[in-house]
Amino acid sequence: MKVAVVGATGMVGQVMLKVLAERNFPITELIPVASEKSVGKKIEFNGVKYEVVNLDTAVKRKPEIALFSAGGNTSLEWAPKFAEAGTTVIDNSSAWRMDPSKKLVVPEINADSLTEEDKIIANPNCSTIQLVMALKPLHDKFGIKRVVVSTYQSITGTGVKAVQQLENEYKGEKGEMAYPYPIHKNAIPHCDVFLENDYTKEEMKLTHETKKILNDDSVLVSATAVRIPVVGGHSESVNIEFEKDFEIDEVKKILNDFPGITLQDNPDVNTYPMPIYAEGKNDVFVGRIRKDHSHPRALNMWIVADNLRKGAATNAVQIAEHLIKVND
Ligand code: 11C
Repeated sequence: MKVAVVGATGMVGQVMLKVLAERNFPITELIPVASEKSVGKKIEFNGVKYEVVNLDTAVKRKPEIALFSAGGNTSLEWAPKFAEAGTTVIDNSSAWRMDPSKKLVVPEINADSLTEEDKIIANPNCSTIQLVMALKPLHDKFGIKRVVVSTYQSITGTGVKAVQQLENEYKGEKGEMAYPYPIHKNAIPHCDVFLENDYTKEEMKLTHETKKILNDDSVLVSATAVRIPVVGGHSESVNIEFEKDFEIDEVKKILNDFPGITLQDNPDVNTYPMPIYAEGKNDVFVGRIRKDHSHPRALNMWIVADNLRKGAATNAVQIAEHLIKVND
């Protein structure tokens, strides 16, 4: 299979290449695509060196699949051109997610909805993916009425500039700022831009994307997204109110049985999910599961996942794997 990785030199693009290699994705030819300043550079993949090309060259080579992680504007302009050439695009930007004609896919939840007609497939936002992974099996069983989520997000979600900002601050050096404030020793309740309703775009992505993936507009989601000086994964404190009664043991079993979820929940021995454990892993980790003592049909939990893996690259590669499986 001929596969293009658009944004191959970026943070998510690099993890995409790593995940493709780790999972032995059946690649016969890799087409790494990046901005003009990287064109001509070589990228090594599975022991073979591939030359970085521009978007125009990549379209002409007609890859079967293109994994895009190059920002919304690039996706808006180029994904249709690839689709026209017969390529299936799996896009990690927010460009197509809420377009009603495009599917927003987390394979464990809704890959079955994909058909051959879906030439541009949207990969959800990282903080949404890890949330819906835990919500879906519980929604199916108990019916979710309302979710209140607070995120504690890794600086890698912002990109290289933020990682550089934190490193500069560790060293006490001045440099370019990715955030309006220092991130070292800080928590910034501000991910992405503020919208007219005083929520941030990241917070509203959690609301809108969750409804679309669960295919249920009745699920209410209220979010506060916070950036913290962490790499390795996003964490989320989640309160869920159900329609039906539930037992905590049943909730734990349902989550444990769901593919892609690992339960880490044993307070007796201080076992709970943390970014230092989630980093480099493809699963979503869930713990601190307990009844909400203030509400008879609500619970609290803590969800952690590597935002560059299940939150981005791994989810995109899993979609590609699904396409191969159904086209076999
Ligand atoms: C963050 N979730 O951590 C963002 C990064 O819509 O794909 C990914 C943004 C997106 O800041």
